[in-house]
Amino acid sequence: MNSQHTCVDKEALVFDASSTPGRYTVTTALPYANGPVHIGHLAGVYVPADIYVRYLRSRGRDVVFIGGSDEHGVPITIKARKQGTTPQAIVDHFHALIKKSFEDFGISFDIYSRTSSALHARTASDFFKKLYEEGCFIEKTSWQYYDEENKQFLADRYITGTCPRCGSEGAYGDQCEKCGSSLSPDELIEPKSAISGNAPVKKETKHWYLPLDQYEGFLRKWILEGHKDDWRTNVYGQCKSWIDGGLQPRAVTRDLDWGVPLPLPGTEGKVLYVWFDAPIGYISATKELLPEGWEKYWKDKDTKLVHFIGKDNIVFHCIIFPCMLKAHGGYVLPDNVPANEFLNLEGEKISTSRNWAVWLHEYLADFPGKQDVLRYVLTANAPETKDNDFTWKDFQARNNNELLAVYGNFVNRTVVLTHKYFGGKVPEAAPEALSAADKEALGQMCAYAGKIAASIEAYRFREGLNQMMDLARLGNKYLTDNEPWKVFKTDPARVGVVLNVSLQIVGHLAVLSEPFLPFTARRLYGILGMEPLHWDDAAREVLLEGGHALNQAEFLFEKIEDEAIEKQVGKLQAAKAENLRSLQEARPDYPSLKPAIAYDDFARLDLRVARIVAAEKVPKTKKLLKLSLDAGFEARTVVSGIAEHFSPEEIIGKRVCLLANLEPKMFKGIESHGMILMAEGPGGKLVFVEPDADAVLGSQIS
Ligand code: B3M
Ligand code: ZN
Repeated sequence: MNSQHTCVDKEALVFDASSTPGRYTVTTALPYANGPVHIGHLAGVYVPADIYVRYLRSRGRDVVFIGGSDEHGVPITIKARKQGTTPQAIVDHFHALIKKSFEDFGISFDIYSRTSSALHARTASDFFKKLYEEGCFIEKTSWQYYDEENKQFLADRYITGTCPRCGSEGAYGDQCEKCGSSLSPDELIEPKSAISGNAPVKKETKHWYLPLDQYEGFLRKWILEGHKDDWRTNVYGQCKSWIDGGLQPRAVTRDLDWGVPLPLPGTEGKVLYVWFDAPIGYISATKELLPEGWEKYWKDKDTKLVHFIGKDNIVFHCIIFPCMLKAHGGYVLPDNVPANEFLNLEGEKISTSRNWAVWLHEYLADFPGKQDVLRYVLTANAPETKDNDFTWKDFQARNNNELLAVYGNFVNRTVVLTHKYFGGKVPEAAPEALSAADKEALGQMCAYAGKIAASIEAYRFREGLNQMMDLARLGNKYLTDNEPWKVFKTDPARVGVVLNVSLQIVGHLAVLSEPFLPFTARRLYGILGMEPLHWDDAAREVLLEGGHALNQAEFLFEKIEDEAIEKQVGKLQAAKAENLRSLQEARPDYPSLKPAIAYDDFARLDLRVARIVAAEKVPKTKKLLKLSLDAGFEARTVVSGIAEHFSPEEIIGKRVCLLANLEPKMFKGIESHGMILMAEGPGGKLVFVEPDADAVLGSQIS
C-alpha cells in the first residue's frame, strides 16, 4: 500500500474557467469494436458532436474532432471465443465497418483512430507509469476466481452460475440478464468458468487502484461548485449523486490477456482496465493526428475540451478520467460533457442482442443519398433532456412534411422562378425598391445566425435545428405571400426584388443549415454557383449579388413512400419473430407456440366446471381410466389417458375443467363424451387444471 496525497494536491492544473476559448478539442465516445453502430449511438453522440464541430469550423475556430474504436474489454474476447477467432480479427472487422459508415454518413472526424494501435499502447502505458511512479495508486491483493484448467483469472463475465435473486441459471458474475440484477461473482450459486465449464477456484491476485475517495474535494470544487450552471442537469445530477454517495478506490488493472500490458516488471498476464485505457485513446488519437502539434489541444489552458457521450458513460468522463488527468497533471479538464439520454426505437429500448436497432451501415445501403434525412430526424428527436423515441412513421413525416415541403420546396421554387423570369441570373434589388415587408423579412433573416449560434453553443441542437427550419419557413411564407408568379405580368421589377430577397434567404439557409444538413448544404451551394461561406457571413444581408448566375435547380429532397417505410417496419417485425424463435430454442422443453387463432375459434370450445364422482381402470389397458363426472347440467362419462399418473382412488372428488362439446368417441367399448384438461407438473407428471373451490359445477369457463 503506497497511497499518497501528492497527486490530488499537485499544482499542475491549468484549468481556467474564465478564459475565452481559442481552441477546441471535441471527442466522441469510442464505440466498442464488437458490433456496428446504430441510431442510438448516432442520436446520442455522433450527430450532435458533428453539428457542434461543423459550426465551430464555420466560425473559423481552431478545432480537432476526435473519434476512434474502443478495441479492448472482455466482451470482445468473449465474442472472439464464441466465433472461434481472435480478438484482433473481431476488432479489425468492426473497426473497418464502423469507420466506413461514419465516413459515408458525413461525421467529419479529423481522425478516427483505434485503441489497438501501438501508439496508443505506448501512450496509455506511459500514462499509467507516471501515475505509478508518483505514487498515485494503491496496491491491493484480493481473492479472485481462477480457472485451473486454462490457467487464467476469470473476468466477471467469464463466470456463470445461478442467480441468487431470481434463481435462473446462466447469470453472469456481474449481472443476471433474466432479472436485471447487478451481481458480484461471489454471489453466484454454483459458479462455473464459462471457458472450461469447471468450478473455479479462488486465487490471490494483486491490482492497482485509483483512490477516487481522495479526489472528493477536488471534484466538489471543480464540478459541484464550478459547473452548476453550465453542465446539463442530468450530467450534474449524476455527478453529484456519485460524489455524495462516497467515492471508492477503483481498480485500473485486470487479469486478462487482451488489452494494454502493464508496464511493470513481474506483471505478466495483467492489462490496463479498458476504462483506464479508452479515454487515453482520445489523447493518442490527437498525437497520431498531430505528432508535433498535439499538446496544445490537451495542455493549453485556452483549449476547451468537450466530451460527447451517452448517459451511461457519465461517471467515466466526469469523474474517473478527470481524476486521472488531475493525477497526471498538465492536462486541461473537460469544459463540458453534454451527455444525452437514450433513444428508443418504436417504443422499445434499442438492443443489440435482440437486433432491435436501425444499423447505420444498413440505413446507408437502404437509403442511399439520404444521410441528411436521418441526421435531421435524429436531431429533431434528440434525447437531450429525456429518453426519446424514433419511429419510421415520424421519419417519413418529417422528410415529407418538413424537409421536402418546407426547405426543399422553398429553395426549388426560388431557383426555378429565377431561371424562368431572369435567365438564372440574380435580379438586382436597389435598396430603395425594398418594401417594408421586404426589409422586415431581411431583418429577421439576419438574426438567425446569432440565434442558432447561441443554441449550438449551449448544446441545444434540437432548438438550433428548429430555428434553422424557421428560417426556411420564413422564406417559404415570404414567397407565398408575394406570389411572384402572379405579379410578373404586371410588375416584373417587383418580381426581381422578391426573388432577390428570396435568394438571400436561400443563401443564408445554405450557411446555417450546413452543420445540420451538410450534404444538402453542399448541393445547395452547387445550385447557387457559390463556394461555401462562413457562419459570420450570414450576419450580412446580401450573400448573392445582382447578376450572379445560378446553376440549374435540382430537388434536394424526395418523397419517401409508404413502401420504403413498410419495408423497414417489416425488418423490425422479422427481428422480433426471430427473437421469439431463438428464445424458444434456448428452452427446448417448451413446445413452440401454435399459430395464432381468432377469438371465434376459441369461442367454439365449450369448457365447463365438473367433478369426478367415480373412477375405475379400463380393463386390459395400461393408460386409460373411466371417469364418471358430475357436470352440473348432466352426468358424463369420459375415458382419460391418465392411469399411469393417478390411481382411481386418489382422484375421486377432484374438480376438473371439462371440454364438454367434444364429439363422443368409443374406447374399448365405452363411449367417452368430453375431455379433461391437464397440465404438466414437475418431472413430466400430469396434473389437473383445477377450478377454484367456489366455481359452480356446470358453469362455463371462458
Ligand atoms: N466504449 C463504452 C460505450 O460504448 C465505451 C466508451 C469509451 S469512451 C472512452 O458505451
Ligand atoms: Zn436473476
